[in-house]
Amino acid sequence: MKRENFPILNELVHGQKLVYLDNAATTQKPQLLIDAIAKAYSHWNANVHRGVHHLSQVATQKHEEARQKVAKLIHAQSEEEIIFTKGTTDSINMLARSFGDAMVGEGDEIIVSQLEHHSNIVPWQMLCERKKAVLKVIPLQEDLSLNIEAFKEILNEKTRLVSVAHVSNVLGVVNPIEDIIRLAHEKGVAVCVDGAQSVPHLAVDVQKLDCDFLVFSAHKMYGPTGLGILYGKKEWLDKLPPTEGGGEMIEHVSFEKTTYNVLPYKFEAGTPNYIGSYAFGKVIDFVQEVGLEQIAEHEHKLAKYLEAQLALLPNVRVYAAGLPKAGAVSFNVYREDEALIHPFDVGVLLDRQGIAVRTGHHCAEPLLDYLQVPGTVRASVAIYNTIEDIDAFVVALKKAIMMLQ
Ligand code: C6P
Repeated sequence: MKRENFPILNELVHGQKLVYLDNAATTQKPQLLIDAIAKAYSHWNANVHRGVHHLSQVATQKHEEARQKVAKLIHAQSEEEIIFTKGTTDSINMLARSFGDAMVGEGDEIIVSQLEHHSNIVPWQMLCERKKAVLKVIPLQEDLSLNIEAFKEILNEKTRLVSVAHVSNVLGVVNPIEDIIRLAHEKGVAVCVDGAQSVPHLAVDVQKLDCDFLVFSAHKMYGPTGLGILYGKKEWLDKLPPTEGGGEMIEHVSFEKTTYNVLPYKFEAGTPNYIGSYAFGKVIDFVQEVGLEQIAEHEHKLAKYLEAQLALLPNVRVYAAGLPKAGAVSFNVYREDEALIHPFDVGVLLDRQGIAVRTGHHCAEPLLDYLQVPGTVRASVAIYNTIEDIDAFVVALKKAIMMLQ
């Protein structure tokens, strides 16, 4: 995927060439996605699964083809296991509601980790409040890796579900998700993998991982906003209840009794984002043409170079330095007297030089509390970034540091 395929990268920001390093928040969109959306609305827009007329048939077919592409992307056993949602947050909320209603009772336990995004904390917290269940937290070790020994101790016969990020959105660290899944399964406990930051950067295979659920967002993988995925093993999805009622999710409705549709439609009430799914399917084709392994290798090289360059700068502290990473690097800058320079100040001075990074708590306040800082500066890469982007970023950062000392 070349820079030229992403028109927004030609924009000037404050009169400077844009260097976009905020890909963990959302990636930029290729021309093929923009064209797919325009083509869909121009040529075959109609509601899906509802009409016998031609346009509705075409729309339905394209929406379902996209589901097959997603299934193939993550190696699901069948497209019945792919539920379209609004995004990762929606997927986790849906799971917490459905799994929680069916499987969690008073005194039961749900396990998350210290480094989760708020989307993988708050829905479980709300579930625990509803059900008088208990939220347990896998702590971090000094190097900011997950403490697996502590995890083993927290796992017990009351644990109903473990929900952990594959890749931390703040630190970029790849968590030992295979170990977590194996240990949980040894105790008969289901695992949800938050793949928001892994599916775009690594080749994720749900069958190899053997996770029970996987959630991610299309917009972090060059796809449209407002579209996400909830993957669940068929045996789970068959027994879990729907969380939203409405059109599409039903088989028959009467005032006496409603019966539900088959998978995956049981979980998809209302008109789905079929234009988004179609366009995402086109992006998946493109990503697979480039090759997920090649993407991972390219981004790994960039992130490693970025981390090495930051390590050369005095007064810059990189978090989780040396741990395996995918896509993102977080750091803070300190004055000579060791006082923290607020990450917003660094972010603003980078922005004035055309460099887009994210600063703040990255929707992971418990992690930032643990790090005892109000926020970090996070640079995150994607397929279109280059070594020159990283060099431009480092030059701009040096200037910012000089101005802030
Ligand atoms: N993280 C970031 O800048 P949504 O917003 O629903 O697409 O994704 C939520 C989410 C869940 N889990 C992880 C690990 C994530 O990184 C995110 C989104 C963005 O880090 C926006 S806050």
